[in-house]
Amino acid sequence: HNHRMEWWREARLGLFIHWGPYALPAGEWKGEEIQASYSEHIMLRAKIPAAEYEEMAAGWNPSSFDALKWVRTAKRAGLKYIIFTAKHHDGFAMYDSHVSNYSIVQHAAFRRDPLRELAEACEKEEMVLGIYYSHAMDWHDPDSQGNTWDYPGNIGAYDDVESWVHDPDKRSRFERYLNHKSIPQVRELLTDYGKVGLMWFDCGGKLTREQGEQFLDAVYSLQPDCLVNSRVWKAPLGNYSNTSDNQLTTRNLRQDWENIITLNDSWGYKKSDHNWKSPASIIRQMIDVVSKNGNLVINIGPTETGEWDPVSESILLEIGGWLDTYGDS
Ligand code: JFZ
Repeated sequence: HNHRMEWWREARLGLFIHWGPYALPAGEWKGEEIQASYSEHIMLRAKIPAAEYEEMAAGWNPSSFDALKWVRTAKRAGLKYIIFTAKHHDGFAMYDSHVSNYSIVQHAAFRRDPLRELAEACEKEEMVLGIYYSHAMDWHDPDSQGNTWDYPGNIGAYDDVESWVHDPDKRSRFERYLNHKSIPQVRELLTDYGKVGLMWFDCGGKLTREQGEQFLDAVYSLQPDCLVNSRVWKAPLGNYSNTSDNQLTTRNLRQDWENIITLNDSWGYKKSDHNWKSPASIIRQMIDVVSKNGNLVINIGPTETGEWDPVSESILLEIGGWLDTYGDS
């Protein structure tokens, strides 16, 4: 099945987009800066009750969102595939889900489907579309893993497989979430949005191997050429593995692997985080990764209005300028 890796090996560079209702608080809750680097984890870190998070999301209307502009900017930055957060750990669908109405189309003021608009823009611009889906964790679903304050008896965000797999109640509830929300949403993502190049799963270490395999089956049965990262469970499942930052030299150069990096210290947009990496340091990391047979995926966290903040955009475009001069395509 190796032909399916061809576009990915050729691509070398991708863009991660972390965008969801967490862009509204952008790292601050009730006037307080939340002490956690990842702004997309604010629901967990600030222990925001599901009802309050819902209320916040309901008013969201990012009317400046422009999918074509996003995709064209990604191209100017020299990036060849996009990975968009269709549902992060907060459980909120950034697309028109028919499995759950907790989505940007049904639940928020916006009413538009950003994933559909992005899929259309990618098709038009010949950009490969990848989809991030938090399959193991869902802080909004009482049967899933994560939010333990609204749902006593739930499985904690930091718990591993051993903490729930032998507990019949937790096990059956988690399976209900997998079978009634998570897998059906993955199926609709691979049915309703045209060709998907890559499904990017996260925190698969919370699943049993059999559960990880159910997600692989769901993907491959609908789109046999779609790639899956190893966080669907853990290696050797999936088509390639991910490293955390700075894990470059431990890789076997004959393997397919991907390094993902943030521009500051958060994936989601965070107002107070100005700890930007320099374009030069990102270019050095890119050279390091690519010379070791890896792909580099660079993240952007768009703001609540749907725009890219100017600093992030200029870093990306500076990288694109370097690639225009020294890159091979
Ligand atoms: C996860 C998410 O929790 C996070 O919000 C973001 O989406 C990121 C891309 O993925 O965070 C992780 C998970 C695993 C590692 C690093 C960040 N890791 O294995 O190094």
